[in-house]
Amino acid sequence: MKKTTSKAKASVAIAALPSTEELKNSIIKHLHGSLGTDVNKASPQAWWRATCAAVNEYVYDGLRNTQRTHYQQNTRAIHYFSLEYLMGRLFSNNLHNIGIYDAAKTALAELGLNIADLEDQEEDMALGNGGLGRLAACFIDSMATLNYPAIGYGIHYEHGLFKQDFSDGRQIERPDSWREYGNPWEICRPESVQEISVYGYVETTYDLQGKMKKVWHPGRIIKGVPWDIPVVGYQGSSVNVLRLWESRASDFFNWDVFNSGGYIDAARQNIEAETISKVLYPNDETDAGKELRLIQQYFFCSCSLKDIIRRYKRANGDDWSKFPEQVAIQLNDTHPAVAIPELMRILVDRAEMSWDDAWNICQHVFAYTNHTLLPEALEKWSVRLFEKVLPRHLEIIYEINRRFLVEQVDVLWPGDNDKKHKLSIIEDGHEPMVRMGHLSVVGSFRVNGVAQVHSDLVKSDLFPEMVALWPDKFTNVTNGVTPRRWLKACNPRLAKLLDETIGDEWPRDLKQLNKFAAFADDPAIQDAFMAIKQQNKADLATVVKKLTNISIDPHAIFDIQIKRLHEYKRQHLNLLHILALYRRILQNPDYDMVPRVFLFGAKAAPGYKLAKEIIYAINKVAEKINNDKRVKNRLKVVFMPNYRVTLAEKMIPAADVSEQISTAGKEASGTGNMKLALNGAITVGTLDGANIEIAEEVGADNISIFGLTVDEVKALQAKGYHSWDYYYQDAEIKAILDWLETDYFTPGKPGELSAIKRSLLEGGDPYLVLADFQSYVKAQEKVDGWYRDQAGWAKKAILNTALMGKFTSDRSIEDYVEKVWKLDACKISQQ
Ligand code: GPQ
Repeated sequence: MKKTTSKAKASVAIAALPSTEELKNSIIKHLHGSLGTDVNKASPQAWWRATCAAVNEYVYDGLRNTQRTHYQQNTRAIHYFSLEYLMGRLFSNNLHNIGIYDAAKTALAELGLNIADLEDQEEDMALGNGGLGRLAACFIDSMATLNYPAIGYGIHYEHGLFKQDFSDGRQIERPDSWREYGNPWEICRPESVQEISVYGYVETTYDLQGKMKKVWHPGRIIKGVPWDIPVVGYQGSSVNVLRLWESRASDFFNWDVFNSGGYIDAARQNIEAETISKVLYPNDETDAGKELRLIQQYFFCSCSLKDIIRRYKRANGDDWSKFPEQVAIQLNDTHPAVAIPELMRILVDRAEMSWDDAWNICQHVFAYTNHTLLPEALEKWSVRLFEKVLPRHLEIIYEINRRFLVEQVDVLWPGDNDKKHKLSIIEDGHEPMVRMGHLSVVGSFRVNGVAQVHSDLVKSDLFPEMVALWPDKFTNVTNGVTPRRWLKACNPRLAKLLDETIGDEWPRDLKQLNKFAAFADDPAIQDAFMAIKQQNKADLATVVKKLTNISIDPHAIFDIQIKRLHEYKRQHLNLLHILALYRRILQNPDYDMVPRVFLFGAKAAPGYKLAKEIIYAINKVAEKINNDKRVKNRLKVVFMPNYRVTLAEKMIPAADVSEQISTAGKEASGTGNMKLALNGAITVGTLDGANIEIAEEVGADNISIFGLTVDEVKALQAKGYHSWDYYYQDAEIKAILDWLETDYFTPGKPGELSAIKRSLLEGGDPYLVLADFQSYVKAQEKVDGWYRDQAGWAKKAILNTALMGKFTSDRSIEDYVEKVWKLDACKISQQ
């Protein structure tokens, strides 16, 4: 299929944009007509809702035009399957993308309202854990912006990621109820409800010709209710949909139980059905192995496939031959991999297609993105659990596996049982397991990693034999972020400076930022850039004061590490460096360093003990340092509570230094690294994930790289890594680790912070924190030196912004289109 580029002339789905006056009238109209309240008594909530309703008039206009055009043109579409979408707030994003932010701001001001106060009325839509979920959100923004017919499918969780509080420095989790009072951006679509089955047993029957047929008698039927969230492309190009499924008890099933007198039973089953979409699993990169999680995965995949097939049949009838031409499904990690056997079941059992024809369709429909190499995150389900929940699917997986081993593995490696063991979708052992990664590779026509180094490792370390079987199946698509949210909307001052210097095309063509590099030595632009950073830092200081009551000096270096808490991301390496600085200051009262504020934002999975200990340790160390007069404000440490998209939008524009310090080979890509560099922060980072590509783009002078490389990590581990050696041979490391064991940071309670030391010594330091420590300290000293030359720093920061054009999610999507989806952009016509 031919690829058309949508860059030249944007199509516009939204016919006419309102003037300020029209917006004002519309807001009042909705305040009266939709909210039933009045200007003189409306709460900020009511004003916000009325404004959303006014905005939705334009959103829905674009939505109708987009859907009609796609229908009329019977376009091929990409269906993005993801268990997570970390959307954040939609208010200012929608206003920006429609192109009416300024008009709305003025309209609201004329009504006596501050747009920022209204923005604060919205709860974050936190239906994701971290990078994987936020990537999905950036991708649907880009697909709409680039006019690709696309739909995101996922789960309408009642409770998103937990809210984080600290109690005496320890993380407390509280439920997130983002739509307790309804959400103005979503539309319920009862006309598109689906029913899905789970549990039960499989009966083998034979028809009159003696042909075997498998019949699944489900144990339970569950209803999936779709909620649509319109996704507005930049400048209203297309308005696509994010369709999220909410689980309910099936009416049919309830009625049955009710008639047999089981009223209470019916109520109980209702609750069980509703449990499926009740809550997002808060584990990032770990496999919980829980029954409910498998049901969540199946629930949304089955609902989504049925939805896709309904739409396909409406256009193409019962002729399945065009299905792979019309439908591409991208699996966001293995979480939706059960869609593969589900489509097989629908085709073989329901549509009565031959296995070969059905498999041929599957292998032309699915593509799989791998997001991690961490063994604990590679999903496996016990065969026992699979059999209980999805008995027919287990049979289908066995058959997929049997044919794969016979027709592929045994052909390339005849009689090689080791290869069969390694490649089997079913892992042998005491408790046999279904390997979802293997299933995804076997069932997909393309497999990609999310940064070049990661894609290389997927091939060399994770699936080398699969590469031997299908060399062309594997590819790379480096991640990206949407510059609309992560620069234009979150950093309006810098956006304005860019508009004034290089024009306003950059939000849809980020390579335009290159032109900004020509200003890197221009003193006036340097001053303007640094003044903006200063204002952003002052704004953040106000937020910090409000949230933590800690005062920070906007003239210090703002050094920021924001991401999920995980040992491989090494927040504790950052902590050890802070302790080293603190110790140097105590030992030498005149220790010369540029004042620095270390800011953290991170949630730990509720069951991840060491991650929670690291949060506690950072908070305790912060308390001590922030109140120690001897420090003379050279050091401040702040752990921001409840880190989320909305807080990221405030922290990223204010960052001077971006901490990207994972053990090489562990961070598949990272996307926070891109957001921070795009906003002019200088990266202190390892050669891991997309850091490598960022370094290539911004140049060695504008990034502070340290630590072992992927190859060096492998070599060290092969040789045998002994963290104790670093402890005994490096006096600074020894002093810091010993310090953590005293009661210095936890008066009267020695040993409270010793978990970190234990994991680094007795625990063997699995992420090589001590091995990278001194190199990290030097990288930080380099940054300190750079900052002393303000013009030099301004130049580096400007070049970071200017040279980050590659990392727009628009480029990622164009890469997917070219390498995987083979999709045409669709110009939306208005009516
Ligand atoms: N990632 Cl497998 C997650 O956020 N959650 C997960 O469960 C898995 C991966 C991240 C990964 O750690 C980052 O390096 C990537 O940048 C991100 O996915 C998006 O690809």
